[in-house]
Amino acid sequence: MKLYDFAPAPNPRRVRFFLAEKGVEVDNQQVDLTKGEQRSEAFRAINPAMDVPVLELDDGRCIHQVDAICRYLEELYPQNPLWGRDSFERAQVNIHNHQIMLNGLMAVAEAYRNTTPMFVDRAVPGPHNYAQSPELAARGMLRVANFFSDMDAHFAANQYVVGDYFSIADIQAVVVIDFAKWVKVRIAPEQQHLQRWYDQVSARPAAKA
Ligand SMILES: N[C@@H](CCC(=O)N[C@@H](CS)C(=O)NCC(=O)O)C(=O)O
Repeated sequence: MKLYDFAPAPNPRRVRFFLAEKGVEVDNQQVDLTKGEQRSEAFRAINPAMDVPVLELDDGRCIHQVDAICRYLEELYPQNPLWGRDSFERAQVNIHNHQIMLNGLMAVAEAYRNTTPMFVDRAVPGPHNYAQSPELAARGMLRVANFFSDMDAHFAANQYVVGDYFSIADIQAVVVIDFAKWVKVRIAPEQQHLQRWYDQVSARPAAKA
């Protein structure tokens, strides 16, 4: 298998982290987003959504979207389950994973893409062009701040995102916290619960993948 990747970007990191937790190695091909390689016709044939990551299977078929890739990998490598160990836990992981994506990842992306010169007229990834909006950027910053304080409150009562079980939702959340540095948001000194969880998850060897 081969992962189409861009090392600095948050979404492919989620898949690399997941693969490393599973102890699975795949080939890697960098797609330089700063050069617009994801918008080439060659890459569009691989992924019509024109974004990374994409997992190419050995028979040439491709899967895009982080969650779709990680669900596929979970079925292939069920050891060390990261999507939940029973039906209820899987539901909890799905709930939190989705909320972290909406309220965390999309909030940082909203703030970042609506202010960064590289994304003028490219405020949303994909085949269509969208203008930047200062109002959306400001709203994104507010949502990022709320995400950090909500997570701090959550970790006051939970070791991980889902109780005492490490899951893909933790991978997702730690990637969001690191992505937020791109809009100059960091864990505040008083957010001690969030900091405790962040230090714990970031210390996992797979976090460096
Ligand atoms: N929904 C996609 C989002 C992927 C995504 O937005 N990837 C970014 C990199 S973090 C990208 O490739 N952007 C391309 C662009 O900005 O044109 C997923 O979960 O895989």
